[in-house]
Amino acid sequence: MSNYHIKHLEEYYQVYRKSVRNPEVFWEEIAEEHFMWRKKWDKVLSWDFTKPEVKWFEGAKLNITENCIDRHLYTRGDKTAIIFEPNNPEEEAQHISYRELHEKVCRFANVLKAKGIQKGDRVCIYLPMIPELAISMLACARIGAIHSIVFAGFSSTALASRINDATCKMVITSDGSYRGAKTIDLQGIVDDALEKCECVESVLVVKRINSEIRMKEDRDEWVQPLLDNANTDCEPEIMDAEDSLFILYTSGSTGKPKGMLHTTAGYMVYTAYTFKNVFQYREKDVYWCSADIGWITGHSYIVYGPLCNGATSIMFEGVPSYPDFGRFWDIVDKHKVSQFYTAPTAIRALAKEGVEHVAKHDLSTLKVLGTVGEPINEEAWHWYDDNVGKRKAPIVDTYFQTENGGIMLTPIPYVTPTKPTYATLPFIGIQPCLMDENGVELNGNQVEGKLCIKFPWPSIARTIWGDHQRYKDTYFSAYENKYFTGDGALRDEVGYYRITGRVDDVIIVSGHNLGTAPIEDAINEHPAVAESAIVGFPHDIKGNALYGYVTLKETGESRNHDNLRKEINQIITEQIGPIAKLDKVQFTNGLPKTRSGKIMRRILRKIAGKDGDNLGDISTLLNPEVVQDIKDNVL
Ligand code: 6R9
Repeated sequence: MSNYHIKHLEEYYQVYRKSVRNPEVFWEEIAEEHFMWRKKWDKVLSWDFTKPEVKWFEGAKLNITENCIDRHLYTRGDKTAIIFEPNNPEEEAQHISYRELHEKVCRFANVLKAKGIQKGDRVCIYLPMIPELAISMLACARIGAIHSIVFAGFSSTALASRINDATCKMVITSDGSYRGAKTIDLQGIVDDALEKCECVESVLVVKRINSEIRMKEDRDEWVQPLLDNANTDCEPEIMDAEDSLFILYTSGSTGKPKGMLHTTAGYMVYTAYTFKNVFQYREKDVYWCSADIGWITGHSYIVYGPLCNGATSIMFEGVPSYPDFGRFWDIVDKHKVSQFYTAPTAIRALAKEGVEHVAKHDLSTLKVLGTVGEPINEEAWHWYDDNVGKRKAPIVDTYFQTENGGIMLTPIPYVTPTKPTYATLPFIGIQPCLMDENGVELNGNQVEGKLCIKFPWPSIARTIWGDHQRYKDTYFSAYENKYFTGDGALRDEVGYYRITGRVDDVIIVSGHNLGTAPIEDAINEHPAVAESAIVGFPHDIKGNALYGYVTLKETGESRNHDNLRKEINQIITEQIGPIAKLDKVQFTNGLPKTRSGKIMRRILRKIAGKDGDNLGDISTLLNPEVVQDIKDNVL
């Protein structure tokens, strides 16, 4: 018997040791007993971090949608797979059973095929949180097409660059989306993006807001009539374990976004196994993750992980503040949610609004609370524990990355004693380590360093789409034979991990990863701007917010700074999206640089964080004189 469901701490340690001492035996048992294979593997694992190359369950044949849907039809056909909770609480929620999901996915898969999509083709999905988002991604997986979901808050420029990078043949979008009291014209954004994308042959449009939209003949088509006429069954494409499942973009500290490529079998096994344990999911539970499917958390823990376990998973279309700040708790109450998983930024925003919004609702069904996406501060942790979980529902602070596919560090609820702000222990099979400045591994406890992973786990991304060298350079070159996360962490006296934050130029704003380089590139496109530097500074709700230092070109004429600030944020919104807007823009006479011409972001970070008296030795800078001026004018 494999240890699929861990129930107490001793068992955790015992299973953890087994998973580390003999990973192949361990994962083989899990894979064998809990999934549906068309053919078993020839080899459990082969790996080489110097190339880097990782293969799990090589030679196995399967389709992930058979695991997520078909195999439940006999035992859970009428069980709800997805509860769709619309933006507007007056609109009725939809309950989609496993049987209905099967039919919907098959119909959609047949439509994709009829439109000429084949195994290996890339399909871009740019949809709001409506059932068609989950259905179309599963439809891609059903026929072996690679989905590339782009979060529907990204701008047309950001969308276009992702479509082109993956040379997508098709885009799936909707006539628009609801976000609180607002509507957003998604199809219009796609239309603009596609002016720059020659690879796209067809666009399928889901009707959601009934807006008048322009359909481009021979390219755009309403999907519903096609679905109505499609066959309700679709044989799954039989995939190799290492065939590509999806691409998901994440920001890098430099250059364009990285298309992380995930493959089939390892991703499935790891997301399913983590889901079961991290949320202690039981058959009758209703599970809700409030992330957007456009991020890895949504891929792994709204769709693939839960469905693989035959769970009931809620998809929420709206925002936490609409129609009021009690909406999350209203949903928990209404659907009797057992596990609730959200981001620290949402907790902080709701905590600010006061407990009366929480107190109105019955939250007694909650058994497990989760957080993900950024470090959670002590205050927010306690607010969540006291007011939402009433100190009865353990909080799992789950650490992972798009690149990881599934949760890496986390308590197991009712198993691992929690500690505020700590992601606590590695999940089964994960071998973390901390490295010092000299690249030496730190042994023992009470140490702080850079977080790496020493051994492959099943759902590690296999490459960056189209750029394997960059994959190697970014993750496997800093430390020999180790995967480097880009995060700092400390290990306390009992061996618990706490993530201290990014150690590169990625800034996590409201749980979204933003690279400084693309934002600076956008700002520098403004004709008045000579150069710019972006840093993060602490923000009560967002965790970090963006602070821009901008040097203007010398023209002799005076400029209105407020207008410039607006124009700069306008460019950022167009190029990346509103999530990357700057909270503060300081105009400077110059930026501090090293003698080799590199901007010293460390100094700028300290000044923006109101720690400007603590800069250390700046005399080796190329231009130390600019620092005083920047300090004097800090916003
Ligand atoms: C899942 C997700 C990854 C980055 C990661 C880290 C930060 C995520 C965290 C956390 C502290 C946690 N992060 N979870 N930091 N505690 N529990 O968010 O993936 O969007 O790729 O972001 O998010 O800095 O490196 P992704």
